[in-house]
Amino acid sequence: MNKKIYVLNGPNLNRLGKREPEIYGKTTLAEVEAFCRDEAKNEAKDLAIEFRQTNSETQLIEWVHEAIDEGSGIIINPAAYTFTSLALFDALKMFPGPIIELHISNIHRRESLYHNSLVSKVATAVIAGLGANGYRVAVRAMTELLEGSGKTN
Ligand code: CA2
Repeated sequence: MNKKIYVLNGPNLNRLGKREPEIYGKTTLAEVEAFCRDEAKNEAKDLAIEFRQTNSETQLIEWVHEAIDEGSGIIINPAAYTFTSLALFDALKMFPGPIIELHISNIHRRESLYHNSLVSKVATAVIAGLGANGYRVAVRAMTELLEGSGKTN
């Protein structure tokens, strides 16, 4: 499978493993990246991973545009932009392949301001509450989505 998956991370996730371990765990974003790459190797030899993090909404949207031109799948943890960004929602709507929305915590068990995800309305699937391990699960699931039916929407 010669395909590229974008793993995009939104604001504050560069602080992962350094603050609020009771909610987000102790794994750092660099460690998450390493095990996404490992999982991609296990699953399919030619699966490239573009792993990125930004604190900027504009940058996140530009990476979605890049994925529209060059990517086969998007795994995205948009962090706070999940709930606020119509611009991100519009950009993701243009992506023709599978989108997995990912949250480290179970957003539905948290305060109500974390309940109304805009991104869920355009995502193929949602993973929440598995901790950092959710990224590994997401890479595996994305591989299967891409192998199985190819582009789903
Ligand atoms: O659970 C998730 O992955 C979230 O997307 C994380 C976001 C939050 O706004 C979402 O509702 C759920 C917050 C990211 C903040 O990142 C931190 C990382 C380390 C320490 C503190 C915050």
